[in-house]
Amino acid sequence: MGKIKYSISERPFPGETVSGDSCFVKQLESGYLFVVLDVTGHGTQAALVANKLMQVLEDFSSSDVKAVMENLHKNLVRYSSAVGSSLYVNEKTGECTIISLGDVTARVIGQNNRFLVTASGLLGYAIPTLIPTVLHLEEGAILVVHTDGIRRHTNDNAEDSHENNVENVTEYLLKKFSKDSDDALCLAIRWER
Ligand SMILES: [Mn+2]
Repeated sequence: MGKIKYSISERPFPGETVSGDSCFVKQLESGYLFVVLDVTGHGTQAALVANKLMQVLEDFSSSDVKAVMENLHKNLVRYSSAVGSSLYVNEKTGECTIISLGDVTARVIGQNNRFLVTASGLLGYAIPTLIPTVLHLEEGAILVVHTDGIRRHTNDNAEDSHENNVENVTEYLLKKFSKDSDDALCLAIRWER
């Protein structure tokens, strides 16, 4: 039986106390569902929508990330909009299924660094045919998903260092790359055999 470790670091738009960025986590039968969302705007209004979406996810959690995204879209139409990533990690095998939509970054840091595909679209407004990416989280690799409140960048030494655990990575990325002009949230996941 494998093990999943994860960490979430976040902070609101500087000067505000609530955020439109949010991360949902739920353990399902054979793994974890993670959903990172960035609701359009910031502050109280965006936070209200984000809270509602957490409830939508609570009511409909599934390892089928396509269905999860479509359900979020349906609940946002004529109400608000958001971008984000839904991913499911199988605890036994380390297989990860992920869909990212809009301005959000999903990447793997490890021996085999890579950015994952992000489709164009906006939940609640227009979404494309959603095609999940399936990858295997190799041991030691860290899957990072962050909102656009954190600058997209290439690795530096601190990230490459295998001394980094998932907690260190999210705190580090938030501190070093967050923008002064947006909410910011970072999720990191590691799978171990
Ligand atoms: Mn944002």
